[in-house]
Amino acid sequence: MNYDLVIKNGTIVTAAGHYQADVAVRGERIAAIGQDLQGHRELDARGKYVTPGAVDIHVHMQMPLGEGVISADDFFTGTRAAALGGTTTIIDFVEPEPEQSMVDALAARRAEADPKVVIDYGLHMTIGPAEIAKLEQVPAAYEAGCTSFKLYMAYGFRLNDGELLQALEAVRDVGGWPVIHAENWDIIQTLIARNLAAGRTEPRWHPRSRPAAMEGEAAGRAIDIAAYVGVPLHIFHVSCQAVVERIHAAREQGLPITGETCPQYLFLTWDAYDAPGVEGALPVCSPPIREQAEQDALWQALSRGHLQMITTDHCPFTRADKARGLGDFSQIPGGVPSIEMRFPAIYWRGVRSGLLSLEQWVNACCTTPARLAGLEGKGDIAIGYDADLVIFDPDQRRTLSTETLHENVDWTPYEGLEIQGWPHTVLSRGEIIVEKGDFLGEPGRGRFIHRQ
Ligand code: DUC
Ligand code: ZN
Ligand code: ZN
Repeated sequence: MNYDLVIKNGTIVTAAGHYQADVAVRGERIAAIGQDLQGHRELDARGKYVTPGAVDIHVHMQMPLGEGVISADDFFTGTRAAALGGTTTIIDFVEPEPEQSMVDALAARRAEADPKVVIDYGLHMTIGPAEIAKLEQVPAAYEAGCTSFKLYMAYGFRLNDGELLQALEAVRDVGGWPVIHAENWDIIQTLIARNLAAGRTEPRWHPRSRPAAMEGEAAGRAIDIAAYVGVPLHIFHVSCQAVVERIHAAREQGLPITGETCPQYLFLTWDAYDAPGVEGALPVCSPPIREQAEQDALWQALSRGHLQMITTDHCPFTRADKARGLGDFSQIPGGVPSIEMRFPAIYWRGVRSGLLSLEQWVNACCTTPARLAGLEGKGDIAIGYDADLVIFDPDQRRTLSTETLHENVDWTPYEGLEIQGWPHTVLSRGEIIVEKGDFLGEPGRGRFIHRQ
């Protein structure tokens, strides 16, 4: 039988194991896995890994922050960078205006994304304080394909504990999946005010105003409220051991609590904030990047399975935007780029060092995010799954830099980092969108994933 395309002679890596086999594609799907398969087009993957396309369920493309500041990657440049790094599915966010219905806000966000995306994407629905009066709309948002709901304990979108309770109940009642930004906002505000009043305005006071212990407190409180309500909960961007411990303790009790961390917490330390001028402002993100001991603890947590996935929280701002906060660290737009380097860099630092197995790498970057977020047909290599596939060259060396990365931003926190292992070819629903590292996809070819 002739297939449309066969990837031959590679080592297939899934969350469950790795083995030598050919993968055959018919149309948009994986049609067969076996030996000596033949296709109209054949790609030789000898000496390379064949992995599922990576899945990043936490990204912020063209996210408006107010006062004309907007995250620098739009849905085209951001998804192109994702594809070049082996990521074939993302989940971004809907943030309704106070007067807007959830479904209208979803339609508006789709209108921004649909013409630009080069890979498939989903959207989380944000439940901010204005949405507490609209919780009867949660079933309609769910029906419209937004089955996960973003809750904040910080920023303007933050919910107080009573609102958190109501939001979690509404998400529970539709069988949805809540995801949360957990930090203790009152304590952060108090520490920021104290530091600024004392003339401590430099970026190094950003992490010192957002203590790890208080991220742990907020995560623990959110977990306790979710357990009381009886709903799963996913903790976004875990930066420290204090949160890992809360998640682990909950899971030991059998609670459906999960957590993710991100490259900025795995590759950087808080010394980055000591750099002079705007350089120290560039890595500002929240939660902040912390000490080496916290970074080490996160790698250990991934290795032991105490954190379930790695996402990016990709949210780049330009140097000029970051410079707005020089003189007051609390005004620096928060967010860093990582979408292109995540999958290969985790291979390099995680797998090549022996901290993670090949299976753990694929599980944390592809399979678990797809499964938990309800991305059917994504994140695994199995018959009937979408042919979202990466031919990954473990020998290819790359120096990360604004010269070699494709994110639409004039800096990277990983400038000069030399890694080994990079996607050679990337398929999205059977179409080759990256070949020998060159991007071939078209804007608008990606699809909104209507999750169920
Ligand atoms: N923190 C967030 O919570 N979201 C966007 C970027 C950031 O730093
Ligand atoms: Zn967040
Ligand atoms: Zn985020």
